[in-house]
Amino acid sequence: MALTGAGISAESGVPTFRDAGGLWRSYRPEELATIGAFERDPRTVWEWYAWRRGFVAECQPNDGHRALARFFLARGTAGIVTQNVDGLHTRAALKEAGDGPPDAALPIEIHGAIARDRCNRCGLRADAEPLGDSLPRCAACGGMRRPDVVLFGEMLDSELLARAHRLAERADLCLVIGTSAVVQPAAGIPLATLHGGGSVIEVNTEATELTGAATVEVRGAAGVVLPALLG
Ligand code: BV8
Ligand code: ZN
Repeated sequence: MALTGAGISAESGVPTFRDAGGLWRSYRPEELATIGAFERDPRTVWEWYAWRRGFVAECQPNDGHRALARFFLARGTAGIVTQNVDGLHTRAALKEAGDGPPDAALPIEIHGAIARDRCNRCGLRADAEPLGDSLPRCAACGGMRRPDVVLFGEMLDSELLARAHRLAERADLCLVIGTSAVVQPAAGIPLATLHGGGSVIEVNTEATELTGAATVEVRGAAGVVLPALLG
């Protein structure tokens, strides 16, 4: 299996989480991507997500996303778990699958997807629409719509997290790519592979919280390392 973070999308031009806010006024992501900020100031959080949606829509999957997609398509069984909400793994899966089924390369998106909205009251999901003068409302119940991502301070979807942990516990290898391994509970997923007797290979341009526990650390950019490692 593979667990990916913002670093796999860096070469696509998507700012890693730590500098996402740096490009947008003077806010820090940790201040904006929180349920507290959304409840306090939904318009500012919505404007940040609308900006990020537009930014990400212009980005393309890079060689790292595509090598990972080819690897899982060749294996025929799904194994990508991502913290990213940018949708680039899904776009890589569709590109690499051609007219074949993309399923084996589709990711478990444990933090949700920025291109979708969700109703804060009834949970109804809908495709994103351009942000207008008034904040988006749910067509079914009139509740407040928000981006379909897990904000800091919110629980992850327990079913998705359980699927990710089942993959990790059974995996011989967890390839951990482009994550600083500080965000919980995602950062615990590779440890489940180690506890299950499997190995962890970390692909990152820097050392991280996980490096000490990794079986092998490959120091380099995902877009360069993954095609070399996975073919
Ligand atoms: C929860 C969706 C429990 C949004 C995201 C204090 C207050 C509040 C909460 C907490 C707190 N202390 C701890 C917590 C828990 C918190 C947490 O873990 N905080 C951290 C910061 C300490 N976790 C949560 O809040 C989670 N929920 O715990 O709920 C709970 C219990 C009871 C009741 C209620 C709740 C929710 C976590 C999910 C948050 N949402 N994303 C959005 O994206 O807009 S997480 C967000 O951070 C992104 O998903 C992103 O992926 C992630 C950041 O992590 P990384 O992916 O690792 O990205 P980062 O930039 O950090 O690192 C990039 C790495 O890539 C670097 O290592 C870099 O070296 C490397 N790199 C760069 N370029 C390359 C590269 N590598 C390879 N190639 C390259 N080219
Ligand atoms: Zn609703």
